[in-house]
Amino acid sequence: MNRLCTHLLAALLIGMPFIGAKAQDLMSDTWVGTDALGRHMPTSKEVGSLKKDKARTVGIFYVTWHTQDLHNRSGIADVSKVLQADPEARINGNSPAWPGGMGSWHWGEPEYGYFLSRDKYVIRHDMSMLTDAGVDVLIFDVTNAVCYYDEWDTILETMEQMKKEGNTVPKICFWAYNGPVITTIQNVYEKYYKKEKYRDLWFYWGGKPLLLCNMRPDLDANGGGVTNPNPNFDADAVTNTANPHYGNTDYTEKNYKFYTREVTDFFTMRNMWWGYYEWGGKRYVGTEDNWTFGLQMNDKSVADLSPKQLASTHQGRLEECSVTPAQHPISITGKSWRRQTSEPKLNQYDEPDSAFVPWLGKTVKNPSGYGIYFQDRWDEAIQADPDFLYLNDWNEWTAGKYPIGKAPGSDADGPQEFLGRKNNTFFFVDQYNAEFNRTIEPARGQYTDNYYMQMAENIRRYKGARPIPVNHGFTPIRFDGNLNDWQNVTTKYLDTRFDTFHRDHDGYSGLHFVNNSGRNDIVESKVAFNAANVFFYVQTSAALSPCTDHNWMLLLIDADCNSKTGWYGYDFIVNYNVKNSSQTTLMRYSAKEKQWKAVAVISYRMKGNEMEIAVPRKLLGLLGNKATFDFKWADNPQNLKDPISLCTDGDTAPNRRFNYRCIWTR
Ligand SMILES: [Ca+2]
Ligand SMILES: [Ca+2]
Ligand SMILES: [Ca+2]
Repeated sequence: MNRLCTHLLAALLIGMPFIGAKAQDLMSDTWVGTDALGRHMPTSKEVGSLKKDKARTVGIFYVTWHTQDLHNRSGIADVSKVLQADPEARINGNSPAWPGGMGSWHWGEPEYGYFLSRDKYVIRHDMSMLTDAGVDVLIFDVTNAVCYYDEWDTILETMEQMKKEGNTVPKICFWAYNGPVITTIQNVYEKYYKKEKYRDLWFYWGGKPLLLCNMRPDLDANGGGVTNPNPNFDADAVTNTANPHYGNTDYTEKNYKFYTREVTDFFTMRNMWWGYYEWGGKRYVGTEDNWTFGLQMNDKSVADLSPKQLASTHQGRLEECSVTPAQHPISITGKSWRRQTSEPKLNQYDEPDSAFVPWLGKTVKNPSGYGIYFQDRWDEAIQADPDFLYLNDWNEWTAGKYPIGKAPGSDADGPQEFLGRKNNTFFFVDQYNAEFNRTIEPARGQYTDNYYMQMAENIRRYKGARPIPVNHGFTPIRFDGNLNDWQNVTTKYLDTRFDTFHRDHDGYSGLHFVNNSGRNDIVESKVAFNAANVFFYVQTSAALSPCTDHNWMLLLIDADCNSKTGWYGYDFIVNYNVKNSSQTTLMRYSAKEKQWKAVAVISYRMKGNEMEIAVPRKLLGLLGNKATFDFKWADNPQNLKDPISLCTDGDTAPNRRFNYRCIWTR
């Protein structure tokens, strides 16, 4: 059944937190932030400085199977919506609440909506989110021998374009496993690597591009035994001594027995499969060169292993661990599962009503968003501290619904029950609902970006972080509209370039997504102090739009670095009420009245693609010889409903819920 457990993993440039010679380093490991559950991004003070004793690499499984043809499918197939409409549908696969029969289903709705893989808006946001979080490499899925060349080309071209624009993007590699894996890999090798296509995006491991594959190609999740036709077979090379390929098995075998010599010479190869205690009759998890994309923790033999014993080794060195938000519905191991308590009792929506959250130290209702299983795996993986952490997955979202009793897509015997129920008429293998899925990419509604933020927080614990830059002294800023004096301020707070890209692309089932909210592309900010004022500087990639525009160039300030005071932490806002071309309003959030209240009219100057604002220090409560506060810029959010409003429209600097932290000493 694990035919469907298809996953690709990618790894990143060894030891290089930032890649590409011209790509700018946003210093996102110095950004601060608080997620919806109140968890803070740990800074270098808490996790230590960037660890330099060895390279630490994070890869994530990046699915590309949301293909363009899915636009033509009828009806949205979303399990969470089905179960909300009719809880009885969790048992009866023929309930009218299921708009289709079997086939592929979303477990829930993505923040982007039901997107397709070639949507460049989605690709760009994915790449900047993953880079911000510290992910180094994407692993593209070829585990079922399906090559998504159209999707890969769009994604890889978009990544190259982002690099040209000065952005950092992850690297990529491929993971093949089931079916004719030797032929599949040969095809991918010849299409991309042999032609040196997208070469600057290849992920290297051990000095060569990394390839994740099946090192026992005669055995796969379907039992194996498939033939691997050789696309380069040359009958003449078998007998003709004058043939340049005479005697070369890369050409003389009609069907491959193993990977070709050019493939084995070209790549660093690692076996990659689910972390079973045994696979194919041999010990698997925690053994030499056998990487995992998740762990079979509900198997006591696996659960009894120590964190280090769960890591695969290479020449005896701890090389790889996998970290996932959950396992599978078929193993009843969801997001709230723990070794000590296993899966909590499920309610009529097949979600736990409550569970104890160790990192919070209390029991909560609707625990699926709290990352219980995820944090346990993170803690163990960080304790093992391997060279490579593999996350599964970013954006799988969909999984097959199958009739009970049959193996997926075949007449072979399959599971007789689902989630412990013998009367279920169907089952899901990989993803099912909010509790049973492994998606890290933000969801719409549900638990939004909890898993993204938890990933970013834990990558920092794994890698360490650079110290937050410090500003020193008074800076003679002449507030005269000539912005040249800002060149003397060297501490820069940077944002992704051209993340104002507009969306215009088909989605699943007849949907079409348009988002033209990208307007002013914020690229750089600075802060300066004198005795009376804090000066803010901001630069955009093109001339600023008129100050009369909706939600124009908002400056949000968390003056006490406390996410519990103000509007989601922000105590002040500037530009929410712009007076004219040189005067704007400083407003303070009134928790009592739940609205922004004017504090003072203050001055700003703009010229071309630059702007400066002077805010009296005493109004912010930032007098004295040192000050620390958090801030961010946001242009054209549709509304200020919640922090997700800062993630889905316009541009924010820094991205999403992150803030810059300004530290200043006299
Ligand atoms: Ca930007
Ligand atoms: Ca605050
Ligand atoms: Ca941005």
